Amino acid sequence: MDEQTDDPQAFAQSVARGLSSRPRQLDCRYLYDEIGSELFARITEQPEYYPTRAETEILADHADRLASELGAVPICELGSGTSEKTRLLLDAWSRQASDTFHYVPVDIDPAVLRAAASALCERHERLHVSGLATSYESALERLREVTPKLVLFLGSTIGNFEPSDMDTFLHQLEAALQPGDAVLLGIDLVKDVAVLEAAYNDAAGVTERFTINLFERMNRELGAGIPEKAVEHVAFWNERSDRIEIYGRFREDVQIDLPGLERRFEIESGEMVRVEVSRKFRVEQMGEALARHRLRLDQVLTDADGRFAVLLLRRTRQPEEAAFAA
Ligand code: AVJ
Repeated sequence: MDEQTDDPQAFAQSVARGLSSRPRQLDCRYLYDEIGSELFARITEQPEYYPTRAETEILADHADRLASELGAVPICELGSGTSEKTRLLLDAWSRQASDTFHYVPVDIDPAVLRAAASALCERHERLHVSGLATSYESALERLREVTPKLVLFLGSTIGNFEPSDMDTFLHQLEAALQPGDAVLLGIDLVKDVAVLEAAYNDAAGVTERFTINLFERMNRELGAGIPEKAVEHVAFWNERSDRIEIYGRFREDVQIDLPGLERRFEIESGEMVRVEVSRKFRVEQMGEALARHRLRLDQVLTDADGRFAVLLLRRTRQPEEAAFAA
């Protein structure tokens, strides 16, 4: 397994890199320790955070039809988390499957993975679950030979990537798929700014705690020594990049220590450290990006309010080989 997020040395190094870069930023994968995963699950229940409900509505409406069109092929899910929404698909798969069926959840948090796997096995006797606590990249590499299959990448997690990282990801996805393999890709859509900003500034303050937990995790695991209440959550829409940006803003001058690396960072009052970006998409533009990676947009499924889309993609055949070329 690589890119383990529970290795303190790797976490310290990632923090040092991020605090040294300008703008300062932290790797959003580290938001999901046990406390962070729990907080994220609570974010999805907040009234302002519509993406999870919209995507759940879409999956509920289409699960049985997808099961009959795709067959009960093995499902691999990147960033599976609690696998809550996936239950809708697995329920449909179990109605479709005549024999055993397979689910491979991939998540950065091994605790969340274990909990989800055991709940699912209890629910479905014929379901085989093999969780992978590893990076998307190595999971995709390992699943290359499994075909036919369905890869899930839900929740608009693809919106976490910078454009160049999204390209790298699509390249890895394409490489892991055989012609005919399918993907369900959940994307949150560009919409009214007030709706978007409210989703990342819920009134109950759960998203705020989610952001601040990353700095508290630095204290817990790295001994960073950031004073309590020194950081506040800031999230806003960046019009030019079509994305929500989330920062921790320092209310006072603070020293962040990384004793394991013998490093210290001086942060000034008012400085912002970016913890996450959440890009929103337009279907047509996404279709073009996918086509460059031999991923054909077969179906666009949306919720009744048109807030969110689940795209059904198929890996197209290799372009004909130049068989007669020298
Ligand atoms: C899990 C990345 C899809 O971007 O909406 C929610 C994460 N962060 N609120 C998102 C998140 C703050 C979420 N994703």
